[in-house]
Amino acid sequence: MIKRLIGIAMILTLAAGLVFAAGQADTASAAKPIVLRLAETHGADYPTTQGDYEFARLVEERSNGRIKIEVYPGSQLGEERAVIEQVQFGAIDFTRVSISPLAAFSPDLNALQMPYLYRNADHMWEVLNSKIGDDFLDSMEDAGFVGLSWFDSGARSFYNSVRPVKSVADLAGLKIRVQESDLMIGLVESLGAVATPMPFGEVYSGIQTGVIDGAENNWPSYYSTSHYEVAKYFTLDEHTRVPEITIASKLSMDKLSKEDQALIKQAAKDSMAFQIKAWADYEKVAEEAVRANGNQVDYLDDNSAFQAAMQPMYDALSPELKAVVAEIRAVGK
Ligand code: BDP
Repeated sequence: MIKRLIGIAMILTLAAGLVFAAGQADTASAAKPIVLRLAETHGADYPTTQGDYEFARLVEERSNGRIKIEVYPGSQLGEERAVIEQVQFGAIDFTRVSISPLAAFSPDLNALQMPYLYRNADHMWEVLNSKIGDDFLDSMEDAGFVGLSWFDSGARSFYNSVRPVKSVADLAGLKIRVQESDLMIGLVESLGAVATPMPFGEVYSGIQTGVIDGAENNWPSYYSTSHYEVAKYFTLDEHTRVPEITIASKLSMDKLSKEDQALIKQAAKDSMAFQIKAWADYEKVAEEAVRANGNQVDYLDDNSAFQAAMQPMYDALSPELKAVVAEIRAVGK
């Protein structure tokens, strides 16, 4: 009897050992997933962040779970300029940013955010989806980035807490927050206002405490940040259409196989349609909410005075960028 029990105990121990060994073999063969981080300034519900999640979902699905992209919304990894620097030296793998602050690192991008450059949204998309857009995505390697895809960001307009703006003269002397971008500083100054560069996350308190009088952004950001609560005059002058871009760190991408790099690039492109749809939906929600709040929304009778004031910005472009601007303007004509 004792012998039999010992025998059974031995068999059980052996079996447990085998199961354990099999378990170990399993973990060894299913390699640990590659985990990469993406920084996003907007909150989780914002349409652009939704686009980031879609990008991450496609990468995970197409790599059968081998590559996971963790999205960090709400500026958890820092404000845009600081994040871009970290992407440059590989501490953060991806970010989705506005091209305005990115142009400080890759100046040619300024050609894509000139005031009143595009005739309308369709024109901008035709440009971004053409060879011009692809060339720009490829142009950032020297700065340490791999351009992946474009997202929608509507048109940017001025808002402030002081007075309705219906003409260039109404902007005179207003302290307007701009992104950390030389082009945006020049744009606001060309209209006679005082440009104050400041991170996105500081704008609400800046307006509330009177450090600045206002800022400029699209309907979704005006609403999602609650800037509309402290700056109730919104003028739809639509001075710029500034594409959003998703970039990867070249250092991070270089560590991946060519196949995985291609998979990531394709997934980023394929997430665009999702974001563009989410954007259109949220733009309406934001506009309705702002109007329901009783904000004063003004239109310009025509924007020729705004355009004329900004013409020197075009004159100051390098011959190369003047040529790119001419090429952009010719698209679809
Ligand atoms: C929003 C962009 C965000 C910018 C922000 C800003 O989506 O990426 O950084 O404007 O003004 O529209 O800083």
